[in-house]
Amino acid sequence: MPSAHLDTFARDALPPREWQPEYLFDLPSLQFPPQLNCATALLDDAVHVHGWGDCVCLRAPGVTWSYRELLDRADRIAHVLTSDMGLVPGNRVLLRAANCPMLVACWFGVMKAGGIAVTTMPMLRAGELATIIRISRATHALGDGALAEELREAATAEPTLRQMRFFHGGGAEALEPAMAAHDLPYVNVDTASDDTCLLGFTSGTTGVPKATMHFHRDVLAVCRCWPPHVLRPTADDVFIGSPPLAFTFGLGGLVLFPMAVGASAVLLDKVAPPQLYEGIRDFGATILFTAPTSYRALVALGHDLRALPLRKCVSAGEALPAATRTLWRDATGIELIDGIGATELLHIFISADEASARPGATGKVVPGYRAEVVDDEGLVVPPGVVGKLRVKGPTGCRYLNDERQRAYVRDGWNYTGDAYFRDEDGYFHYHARTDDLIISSGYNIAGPEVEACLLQHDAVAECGVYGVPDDERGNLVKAWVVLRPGVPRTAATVRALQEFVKAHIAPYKYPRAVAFVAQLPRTATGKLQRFRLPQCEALPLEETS
Ligand code: 3UK
Repeated sequence: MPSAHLDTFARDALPPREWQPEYLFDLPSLQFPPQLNCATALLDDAVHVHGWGDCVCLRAPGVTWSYRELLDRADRIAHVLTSDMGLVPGNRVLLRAANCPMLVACWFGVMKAGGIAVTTMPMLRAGELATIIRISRATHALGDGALAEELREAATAEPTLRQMRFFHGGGAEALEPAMAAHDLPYVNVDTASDDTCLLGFTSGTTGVPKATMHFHRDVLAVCRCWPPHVLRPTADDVFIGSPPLAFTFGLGGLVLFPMAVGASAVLLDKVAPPQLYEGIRDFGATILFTAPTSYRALVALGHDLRALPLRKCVSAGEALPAATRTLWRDATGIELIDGIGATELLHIFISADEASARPGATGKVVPGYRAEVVDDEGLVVPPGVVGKLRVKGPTGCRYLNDERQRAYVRDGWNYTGDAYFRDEDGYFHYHARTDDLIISSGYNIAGPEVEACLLQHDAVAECGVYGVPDDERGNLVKAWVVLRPGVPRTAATVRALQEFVKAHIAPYKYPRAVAFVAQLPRTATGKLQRFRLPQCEALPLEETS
């Protein structure tokens, strides 16, 4: 397949073929031609082949763009990148903004020009941006003027980044005036289907971040596996959600999947539960993508969620506790669609739709993928036995220039780092991250299982469970709990929570230590960072009168 990349950095940084996973393209919809540009399929074809030009594509407060308007902007940006900023196919373009329509236009501009998008979390600071620029050797950047300072600072440390333009106020480097100077359609670069088009940085909890490499065909492959088989959206759907577009959960749920069916997406720059609720209400959203904690928090706001046109709600990023599934169903009448995905695999590979959801289980393997639970020797374990989850499908892990490739991919399988068990009916049940297992007095205890139990108690708003070193037991199960408003922080509450756990799951799993905290440590993508729990400052117990 002739690569269109004149800058061969990405191709040269790919792991050797024998270190990559095996790819499966069994589904008829996964037969890709040798040359393929994902922007042509998702954007140009939407207007010129499917006739969706006048349909609403993207919305944000005060903004409504049709598919034609998004295409027009993306074409102009591709011209600016190529003609004004000197981009050649294969160059990496750092993108930086809160979720908004212009960020999507920039992303498609990069795809069209044959560049490689490196979308970054808006909250990253100069030091972290410099690391990303260094690893990806980003040569260009497009971003929101409001976030320009940190990027300019990072660029002084990393001179490979030569060209920057900013939208929504960019001063001397403003993007919009440059776009206004180009009004011819852009002829998309004829990329190979296996030319890299995006680098997704892992939301890694520790260590140097890893960049995962994804091809043009991967972007289309994820649109053809989980959405048509599990989500089943229609052109009338209005997608909304909290994950940043830098997180592939957000890119798929808020850009790729709506556009693959001619639907529209609402992009919000602020997505804390109150703003997310207002967005759902004001834009009449029908499909919601967010994380388990956000579903819990939305219920706690106490608004009338049943009165909304919302019809499908997707939870991913962390295990969905059964208690949260029940809370959401009771508040809305909607059964959550859980799905496990990973940056390495681009999107969701195990999931269940609202009709076949099973509380406590993530779901079944998504068509297009295969999944197994194996022991340390790589042998499949019987149903009900916890082991390591491994998957393969059309997408898979390729770390850019990183030794850790050998740990994630073994014997052609992607090992996600999760402990799971499979039941007799083929449902996969999450147990823990393999590195989050607590070994106490010789027992293997999964923090998430204890958390799921505590969350069923009325006093608990949020909680995290982790092991702390203990002379006698090796590790002690400890819970950090954010109490619901009005619940007293007393020794009696501690005892009540401990008794509750003992009464509901095997008593040896109960938290022997409990601390009350104001909030839990989370990553930029909303995941609980269990290893940071021991550093949380405990709130003092209240005196009982
Ligand atoms: C955990 C889950 C239980 C699991 C992601 C959907 O989360 C995403 O990607 P990341 O690279 O993290 C991957 C890891 O997160 N996880 C995610 N979803 C679930 N655990 N139940 C779930 N439903 O440990 C996994 O290995 O940040 C999720 C789509 C795209 C994504 N990138």
